Amino acid sequence: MEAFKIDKKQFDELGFLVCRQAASSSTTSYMKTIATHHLENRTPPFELEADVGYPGAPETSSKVGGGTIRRLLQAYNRDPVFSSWAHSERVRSILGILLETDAFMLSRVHHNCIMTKQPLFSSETGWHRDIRYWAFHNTELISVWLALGKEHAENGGLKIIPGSHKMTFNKGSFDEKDFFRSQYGGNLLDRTVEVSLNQGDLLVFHSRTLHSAGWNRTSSAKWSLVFTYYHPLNFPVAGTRSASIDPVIIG
Ligand SMILES: O=C(O)CCC(=O)C(=O)O
Repeated sequence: MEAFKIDKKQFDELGFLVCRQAASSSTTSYMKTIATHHLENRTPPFELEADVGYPGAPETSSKVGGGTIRRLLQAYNRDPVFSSWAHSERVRSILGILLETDAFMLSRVHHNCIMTKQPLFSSETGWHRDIRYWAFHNTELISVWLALGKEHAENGGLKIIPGSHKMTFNKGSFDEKDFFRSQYGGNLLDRTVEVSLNQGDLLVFHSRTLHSAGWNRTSSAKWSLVFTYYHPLNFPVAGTRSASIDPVIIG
């Protein structure tokens, strides 16, 4: 694997960065094989389209598409290929620079999953910040999103607003589910960047970066492995869901 330069200044400015070809095709193909197997066997724990509660998602698993798996949860424990990636030199070198530490924490509660959008059914994800459901002493959490195949606007790839992690919005700018009410954003959405990824590319983004994604309009499944990391001196708030499972120490 080639080394690449991580531009912390750019990450701090934009709230995300893309690292091309961060994982080998043999690793990502094997991950996809395992994920497909777990999806076909409905290996728990998983989250269904009916569970996400997003606008347009089916309300129950008996409604059309409701029983479709959207996230294979607890990816870290599903197979050593996922935990090895979580601890890999590649990930450690990127986060070492961005979090400015040699050791950090991986949340087992948040993300820690294989996100998928299946061709037969998938719903859209509105504009949001991942921190909406997380409770930490500070918001410096970073998600590392590894594309296991191609991702683009057609199959529900992510869209991002650069610099939005530094913006402050009124409480009223978010709805009761903490989705951004885009009508309050003025022309903010004009800044949208559609992130196109190839297999093995990484999207690294801040927990306050506004992002959204469409549904999968192609005939193939989309697969991504996502882990979220934070500094060891940041802590989940006691008694919250964020503190409900001990993190993995990386380093
Ligand atoms: O893949 C998607 O639709 C978006 C996923 C996402 O943004 C999330 O789970 O926070």
